[in-house]
Amino acid sequence: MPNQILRLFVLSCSVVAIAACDGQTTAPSQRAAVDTGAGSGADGSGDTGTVDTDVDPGGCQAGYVSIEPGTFIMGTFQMESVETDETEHTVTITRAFCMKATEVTQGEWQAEMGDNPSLFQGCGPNCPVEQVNWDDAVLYANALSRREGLAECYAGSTLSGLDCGGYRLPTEAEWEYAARAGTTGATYGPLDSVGWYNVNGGGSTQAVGGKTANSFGLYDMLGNVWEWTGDWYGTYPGQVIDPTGPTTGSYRVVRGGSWLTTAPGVRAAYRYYGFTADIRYAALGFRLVRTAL
Ligand SMILES: [Ca+2]
Repeated sequence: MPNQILRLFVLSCSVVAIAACDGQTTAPSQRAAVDTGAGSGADGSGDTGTVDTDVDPGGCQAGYVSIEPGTFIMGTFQMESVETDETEHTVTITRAFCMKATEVTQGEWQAEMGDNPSLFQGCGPNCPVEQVNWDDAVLYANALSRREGLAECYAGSTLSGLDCGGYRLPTEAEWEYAARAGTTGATYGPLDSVGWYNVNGGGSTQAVGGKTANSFGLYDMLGNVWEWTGDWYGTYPGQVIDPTGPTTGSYRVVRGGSWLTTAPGVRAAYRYYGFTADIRYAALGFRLVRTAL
């Protein structure tokens, strides 16, 4: 990725001049494979436009979809991208998990945390919460777990492990596995149909669930707001099972691109690592997962 310069841009973006930021470089198309039919939309309909809030048949709570274990090819062939950190490698996810169908919204954040840090508050409560840093996101995850009587997965910034029964950020591998939903190309559908990015985003966030979901029933995995993952940024390992990233690092990986991102950065494989855990940015939010126990 375009590192130092973009990183400086991002730092300034979190305060002002957002429209000048968030450009990426790259080019289109290719691979990754899933060996499972895995999760589905809450009613299996592959719904578009509105978010289904029924209880998922896989046992996940309302607003979440169940995603089954499986093996996939993470990363890309270099022909898809000029990025050098998307090395394709086989990843096995052994735990089923529930993933929120949409980004966490401003309304959901407000209800749980009592404030709304978002820049685009005028967008409304159904728009993604943004300007939440990584530490904020895990505090939210713990708060939600506490309220629902589940185990809190974080002690400070330390995750207790993937067997934690409460809410947590997805690992980078879980995020890409879920975003791909068995697809192998740069995006899980025509970009204009599945995501808000710099061409169609209108210069701000948009209400969640407004674009076509992937086949797992997940909305806005590409575009709208970048999404925090739990992992520190690092070079991909070889074939691996349930990866959780390096044990330490400088930057948390964010995924999916945003309303401000150019198309090359709005791909299932694209890794952005310009954000330290304390960055708040109007194009950066998150969604949560919970290991299905
Ligand atoms: Ca997103």
